[in-house]
Amino acid sequence: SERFNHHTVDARWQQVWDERGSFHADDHSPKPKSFVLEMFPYPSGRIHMGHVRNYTMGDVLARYRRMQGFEVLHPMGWDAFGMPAENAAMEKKVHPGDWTRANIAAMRAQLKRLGFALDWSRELATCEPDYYGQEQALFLDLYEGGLVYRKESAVNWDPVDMTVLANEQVIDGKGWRSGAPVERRKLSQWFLRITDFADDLLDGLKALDQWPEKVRTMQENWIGKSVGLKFRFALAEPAAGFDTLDVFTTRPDTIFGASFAAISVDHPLALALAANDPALVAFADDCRTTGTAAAEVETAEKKGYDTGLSVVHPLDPTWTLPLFVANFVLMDYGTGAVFGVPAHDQRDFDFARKYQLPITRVVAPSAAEADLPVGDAADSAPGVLVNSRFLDGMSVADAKAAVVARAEAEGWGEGTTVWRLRDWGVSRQRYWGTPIPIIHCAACGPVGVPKDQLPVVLPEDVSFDIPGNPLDRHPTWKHVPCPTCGAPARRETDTLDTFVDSSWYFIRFASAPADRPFDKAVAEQWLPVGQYIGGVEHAILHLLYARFWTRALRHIGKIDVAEPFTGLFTQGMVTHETYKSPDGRWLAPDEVEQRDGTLVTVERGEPVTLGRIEKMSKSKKNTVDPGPIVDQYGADAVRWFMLSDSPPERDLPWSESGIEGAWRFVQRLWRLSGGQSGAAGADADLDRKVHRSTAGIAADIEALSFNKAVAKIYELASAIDKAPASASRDTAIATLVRLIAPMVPHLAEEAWSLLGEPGLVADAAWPEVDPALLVDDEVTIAVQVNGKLRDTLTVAKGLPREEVEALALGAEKIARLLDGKPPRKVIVVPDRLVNIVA
Ligand code: ANZ
Ligand code: ZN
Repeated sequence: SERFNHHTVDARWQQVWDERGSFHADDHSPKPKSFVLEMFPYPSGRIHMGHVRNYTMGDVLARYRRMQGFEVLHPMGWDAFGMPAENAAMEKKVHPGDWTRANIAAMRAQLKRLGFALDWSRELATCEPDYYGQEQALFLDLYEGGLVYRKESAVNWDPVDMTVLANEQVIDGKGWRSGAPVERRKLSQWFLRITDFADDLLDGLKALDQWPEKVRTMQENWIGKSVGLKFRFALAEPAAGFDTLDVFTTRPDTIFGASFAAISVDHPLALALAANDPALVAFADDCRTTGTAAAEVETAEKKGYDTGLSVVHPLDPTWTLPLFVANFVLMDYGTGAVFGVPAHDQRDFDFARKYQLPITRVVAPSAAEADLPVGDAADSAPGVLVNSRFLDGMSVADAKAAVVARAEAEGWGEGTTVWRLRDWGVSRQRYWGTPIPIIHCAACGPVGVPKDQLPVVLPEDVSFDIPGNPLDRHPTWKHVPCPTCGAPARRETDTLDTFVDSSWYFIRFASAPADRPFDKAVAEQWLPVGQYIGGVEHAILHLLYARFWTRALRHIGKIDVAEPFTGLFTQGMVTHETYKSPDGRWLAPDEVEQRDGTLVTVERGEPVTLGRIEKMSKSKKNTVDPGPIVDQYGADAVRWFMLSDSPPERDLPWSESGIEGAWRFVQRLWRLSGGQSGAAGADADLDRKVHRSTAGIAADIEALSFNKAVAKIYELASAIDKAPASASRDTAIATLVRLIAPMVPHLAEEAWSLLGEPGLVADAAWPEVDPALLVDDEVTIAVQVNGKLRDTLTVAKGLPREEVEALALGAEKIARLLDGKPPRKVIVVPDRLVNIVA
């Protein structure tokens, strides 16, 4: 028969789905609800293969759930604020709004061509006032609810571009654009109290058993709960107005192994001492040139400055420890001060080696090994306490408890919990974001914009010709009267971190009234999102912020949902070959060709090395644009390729042969689907195969094991291909069309209508499974001769005794053994065994 022609078929069915509103999610449907969501894209300009893979997976699940009888919410929108739009404005002199909206239009058209079962009526873009105005309302609700506050905080300041830089814009301590060394400046900024929810965010992870373990661990580490002891050292002699020093430790058990104390360069005591100590100032300046990110601090060489001061050991007034200022102590963790135990902490070990401080073992494998040398690295193994006076012989856990108890009883310290998580700083000194709805009045302080004056809309007439925040230098925008007293006041010119936009978009998808952020009852019908699918790059921040935002809204009574996403799946990347020139530049495939069996550059014929297979990225020039691929092969072949071969959590290497293979299989499905014969008669084997495939594919899709579902479709297609004409075969074909509908919906729709089936396959029910056909109805029978296993037979279950006996005696191997002589006796255990006594 004819070839499957995607050029005409794809668009036709897309139009039918569109006109019928096939994928509109009905808030009032009596069916059970299912919310399937993929992380919404940033409108960078083009859909890339990673998007195609992500959205294909979600689409298969959404279509499958519909066939299972769910009312499915499967929406799409745009995470449309952010820096690239401002960069485009600077580089291409195009307004961020124009750039973004043009990108959205292009990407929407691309997505539509893939035939995703999306409810486009719920489309949203975070850069539009109807979205960000509602976000401003929520911000004000949280402000009223006490979850928003303002404080001074350090930012990265680029002194040449005169602008605040995001952490990602600071490269090796320099501004990414200007190359100038970045300064730290203090600015008043807005914060959300995520730390109020630290315990609950940590605790909630336990119940998220449909999340990848690694994501839960990453969140756990990010929240970073540490239980320990906070205690006061007395300074041996008061200095710079200080007479005590607070430290935090998670290892109070090691207190008799302490050989020094250390404070951060930013610790108030260090700052006070620096006032009269130029050498300390120089040391601190030197430390500040290495970044403050925990990872950098971890790997940097340990450096210290001896203050000449000392602290008194809390359990022995005759014992003093030298006090250093050290580069590995962070000011914003614990108390910004520590005591060092070189034998059992690697940083302290390195430090002690460098400054010749004592290294005393206080934990050993056994009490008898108190003198075991420490060796070349700190020993963090568990064991029993040694060289530790009243703690000797205790386990680490008991010794921790004993020291905490003693500190609390004697009043020099208390057991405490410290978190790595910090409150969420949401102020950004940028134009293309949600304006923070606050007005600063000299008399009244910061005042929330009254809700009837929302949205606070971004001004359109801005320029990006000079660095800095266009909102701040706009001639009129920020000058407004105070909503409370009417005096001249000033709008907040910071905008919200774009992670705020993505912290509640799924709620707005579920319910989007014009006059409120969402309707509580309607949103609660859809939420939580049962299956969320996206990249692992969002494993920490986005997911944590969304989990926090949902809890914060619950806290102020706006919604009764705790966890926004009960199921999470993080898909692998789409990868592709890379090419490199002799001087190490990345080359695009069209810059490379084969000449006389070797790879050379097209331009100069220089030898080219085949690089590694890497994630598709512009910088490595190994991207493949889905657009032309969809043109050439059709949406269904592209979708099929995205699902086959690799398990969805693994990387998927893009290849020409792979997409061609997918295209060929689509053609094969097409030929098969037209192969009904009208013949009569049943084919029990084929019936069984169909029912098993139906059950298996359903289980695979539910487990998101799309590649396994695809493998079962290959098998079923072969079985149908091979089966002789029968009524069973015709049924199998109609069933196959429904089974492939979630994956190759255009072909399935076309085949369904040619088969003369009623309605759309998109609305059809998933085929029913007859459980009787799933049970194994063949058994393997052992055939023994004189008690020795000689052969096996595969027979129908429950085959009568005489028939089994005849089959066994007739088997070639057995006949040869018997050599024509009649057996003395034959014992048959039905469905299990035949024993022949010769
Ligand atoms: C003594 C000690 C002995 C420590 C030992 C560890 C091992 P986590 O688990 O990450 O919470 N510390 C405390 N505050 C610090 C700061 N501001 N900057 C750098 N290090 C700091 O780590 C807690 C441990 O990290 C604390 O326990 C402290 O060193 C150090 F065998 O105290 B420990
Ligand atoms: Zn006022």
